[in-house]
Amino acid sequence: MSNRPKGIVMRALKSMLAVLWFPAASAFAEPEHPFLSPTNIFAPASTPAYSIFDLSLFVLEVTAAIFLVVFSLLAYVVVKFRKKAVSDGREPAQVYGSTQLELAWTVIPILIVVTLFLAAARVIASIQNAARPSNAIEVTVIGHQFWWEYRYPSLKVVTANELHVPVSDPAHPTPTFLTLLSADTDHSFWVPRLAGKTDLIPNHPNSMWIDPHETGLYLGQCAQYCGTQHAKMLLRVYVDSRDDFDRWIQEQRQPAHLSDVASQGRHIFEITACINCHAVAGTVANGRFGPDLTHLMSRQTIASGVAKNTIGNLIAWIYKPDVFKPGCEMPSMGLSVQQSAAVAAYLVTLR
Ligand code: HEC
Ligand SMILES: [Cu+2]
Repeated sequence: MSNRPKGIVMRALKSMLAVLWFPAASAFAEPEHPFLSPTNIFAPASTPAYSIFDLSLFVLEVTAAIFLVVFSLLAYVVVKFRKKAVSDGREPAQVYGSTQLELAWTVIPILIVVTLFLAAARVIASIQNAARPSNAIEVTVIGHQFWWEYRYPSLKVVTANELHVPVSDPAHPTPTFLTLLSADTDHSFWVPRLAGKTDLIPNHPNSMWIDPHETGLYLGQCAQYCGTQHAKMLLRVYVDSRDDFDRWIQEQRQPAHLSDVASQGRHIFEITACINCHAVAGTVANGRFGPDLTHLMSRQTIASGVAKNTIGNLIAWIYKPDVFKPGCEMPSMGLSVQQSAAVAAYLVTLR
């Protein structure tokens, strides 16, 4: 019984730490620093994230100053006016009402609140009103239960779950502007090191932009509860050098590289409802309900970052998607393990 409060404190501390460290999102990250979360809000790498970081430091400073003043006064009063060992029997002076004091504790907090409001309004405006240079990359992000669709309308690329953008040199910015849409319910796009959180609302396009200053993999997570597998709707943003990005775009624009190696698996895929939900450019598969599979093997993970993209995981996924994501929108198609393996053998040729 005596250690119960300690348990509660430990739990509170742990849940506070979890805010800085999403274990799910970091599952496949190789962080440069083992103790730093890849979703660390204090490690900005793109202009909007820097602005938000500066603002949060400013708010922390102001609130820390308030804390110090209030706490010091409190400590002073507690010590100074504590009950004396030897009382002289008199009551301390009783004070009723003080216009000066009341004015002070009304006006000072109002000034603080106005300052914080103006600081936040300035950052919001500077991010929202940023000019869109003509060389900006345009991506339409569509949130689905429980995965991400990425379309590059002017580059004619459609992909899923792993967003590629070019690095943006602050001297010659090449930002990426995202238009956020939803196919079903509310989702939220949040990659803390790149920008603030922005919701994807059905029938209400939102927008945001990022200009990552360093290449690498940036992680995040759908940040608006959207259904049973919301927690497994992870975000992966690959920031490539300009050359790598251009090469990636070129490869993604190609139709599927088809070969006869896995013709049996391809046949099963094409006579099963897979093709009503998935597209493989250049074949009969033109479904749009699920992720585009044309270049499936160019992705490191499947099912929005939940599992590594290996043939073993593909077989397990096709056989029974619920193994990875119980309640997800892809049904088990009732294929045998052998049939699932044949289909997976076809999918791994989709490079
Ligand atoms: C009713 C529509 C539907 C059918 C039918 C369907 N899928 Fe899916 N599939 C989905 C959805 C939705 C997802 C995304 C699930 C998620 O991540 O939450 C998905 C994900 C996948 C993925 C992972 C793709 C990625 O990049 O993450 C593969 C591979 C896949 N399906 C293969 C198949 C195969 C093979 C079949 C046929 C045996 C099939 N699917 C049948 C809807 C469907
Ligand atoms: Cu979501």
